[in-house]
Amino acid sequence: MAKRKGITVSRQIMDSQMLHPEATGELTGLLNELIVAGKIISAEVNMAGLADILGQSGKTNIQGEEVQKLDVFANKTIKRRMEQCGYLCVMASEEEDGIIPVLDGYEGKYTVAFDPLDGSSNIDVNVSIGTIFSIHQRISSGKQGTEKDLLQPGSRQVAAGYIIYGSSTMMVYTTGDGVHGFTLDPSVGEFFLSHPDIKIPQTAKYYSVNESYTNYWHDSTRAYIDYLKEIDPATGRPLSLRYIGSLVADFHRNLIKGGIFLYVRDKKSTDKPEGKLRLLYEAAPLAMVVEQAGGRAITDDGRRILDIEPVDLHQRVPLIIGSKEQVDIAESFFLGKKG
Ligand code: P6P
Repeated sequence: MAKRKGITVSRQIMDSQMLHPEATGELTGLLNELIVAGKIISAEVNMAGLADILGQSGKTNIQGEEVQKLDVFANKTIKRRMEQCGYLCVMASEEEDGIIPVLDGYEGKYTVAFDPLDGSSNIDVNVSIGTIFSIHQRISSGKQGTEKDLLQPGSRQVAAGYIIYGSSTMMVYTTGDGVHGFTLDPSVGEFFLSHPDIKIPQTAKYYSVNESYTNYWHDSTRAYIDYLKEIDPATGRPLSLRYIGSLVADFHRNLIKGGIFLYVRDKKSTDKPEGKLRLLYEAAPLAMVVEQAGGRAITDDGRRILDIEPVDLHQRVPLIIGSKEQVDIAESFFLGKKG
């Protein structure tokens, strides 16, 4: 079905629902609740510099990271909307230790795992940050959902996406029927279709990695990054390094322009042997988006991100994600076939 630019995201979600006669409208309702949460967070993020909402909350989260005031606000906003929407049986937040129940009597058939404000270390310096979400159908019976409902492989997600709070606020999501981008018009408070059927360029223009870890890289990582710095015969120049330290911002740029993002294991992170990024809240939802857009998402030992069976809510995973052609090349280096 042709994607008509300028339609609202709610209309687009309804159109997608029409493609599935068995749909009950609950996923539509859930996505619309997430949209409302995104609008509320966007308004707060855009005022952050003026209100007393910048800076640290004085708390640390389960990841051992300083929690920013806006993190707390975003987490609360999403939880409040989700717990009483009637579409969820359980949820999990990157900011909270355990599963989060829904209000009694408001149980539904879906789960959501979310990172309320990824990249929050960038909030105070006006760098783009984002909310990432991952939706599954429950597999447990009974009223309230369980951890088991959340520990499902990314291949079973029914929807995934992110809301990026940058020069404009955009919602990018997929329900398995391609990837669509919507831009918020704050003057009317609506998300309008601005990027229909996003496909990630097969050829990468950018590479995103934190080069400050160079001295700790395994040989395969170093060989691959050195390869990226060689002149690409096709363009007469190497790839450009773009790394802003906000996964949603780095991922979104690479999705639109073509690129590869890496956050892999190194010799230093004994406390994070699987790298820094979380499977449920970051890698799996972005992997669904990138595969639906024609890209790839794997680990540094060649596993497909969407095939990984989670064993812990806060499980970390090495991540190589982006343009298919470049992920294929990276895979050959990391699997020792090249370099
Ligand atoms: P580093 C932000 O804290 C985050 O989780 C991602 O958004 C970002 O890509 C990564 O960490 C940056 O980590 O170690 O490069 O500072």
